[in-house]
Amino acid sequence: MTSFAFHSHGAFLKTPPADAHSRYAVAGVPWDGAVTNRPGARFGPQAIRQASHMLCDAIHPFFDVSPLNASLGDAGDLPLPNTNLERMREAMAPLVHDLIRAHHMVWLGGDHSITLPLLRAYKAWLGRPLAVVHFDAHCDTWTDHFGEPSGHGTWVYEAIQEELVIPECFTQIGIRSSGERAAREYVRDQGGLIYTARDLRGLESPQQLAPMFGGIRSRLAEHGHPAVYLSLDIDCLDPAFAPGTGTPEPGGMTTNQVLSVLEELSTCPSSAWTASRWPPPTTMPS
Ligand SMILES: [Mn+2]
Repeated sequence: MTSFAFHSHGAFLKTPPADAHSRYAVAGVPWDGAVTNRPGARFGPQAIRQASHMLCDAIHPFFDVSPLNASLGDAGDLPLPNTNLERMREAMAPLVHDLIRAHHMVWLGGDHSITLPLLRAYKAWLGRPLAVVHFDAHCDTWTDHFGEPSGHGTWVYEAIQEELVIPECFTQIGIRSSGERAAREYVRDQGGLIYTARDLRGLESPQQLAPMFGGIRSRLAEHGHPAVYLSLDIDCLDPAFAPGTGTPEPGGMTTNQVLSVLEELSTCPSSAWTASRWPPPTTMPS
């Protein structure tokens, strides 16, 4: 498979390549073939790795630990074709199969169409559906992608239809885009939780957000603490904080809000954490 120019050249936090001893690993999925507006998320893994080099020893100022002391490796960018969604997903499957059995993974996107094949792989491996915490401006519950069966805005609908996830343990945070009620409320209609950006206005501290954490925690407990898949679309943030994303929506979350949620969820009892990101391009399109 060709190594494209947009593939990463540095490692996340300058860690060594992932090997059999790496408990944790990051891998890039530099695909943006399903975006509906600004392309550029293919540069996401490269941009995240480059930005990570500024973190030096990466000791977290709150948790006082560093991923560099936690057996972290970088598995590079997945070598994928870049013109056909189905062929890309077919090529992803065996690579993801091997990586999730070898490491606790963090996936660097890439547009959100990469999440469906990741959830399929985790469900197949775990043998049971997952819980999901989904940060996004968009509900991603549309039943088609502008006439095509799948895209970056359909994965939540598809994951619930395919029973890859437990609907009651599916939580959406930061939702605010326009859309018909059936799509906006789909997750709640299936039994899940939605905390819109409007619901969260002015709530920034862990204390203020406690009712939301309580809601998520009780759902996980009621379902026997399933593995939790964390998916963070960078457009959950207000464009004031992340202007370069593909489909910016005003009225979004603050950086402090997202940090509060991530810090609090890190203490959630669960059997696995994974993350998928859909980062902005490194520069604003003009
Ligand atoms: Mn989005």
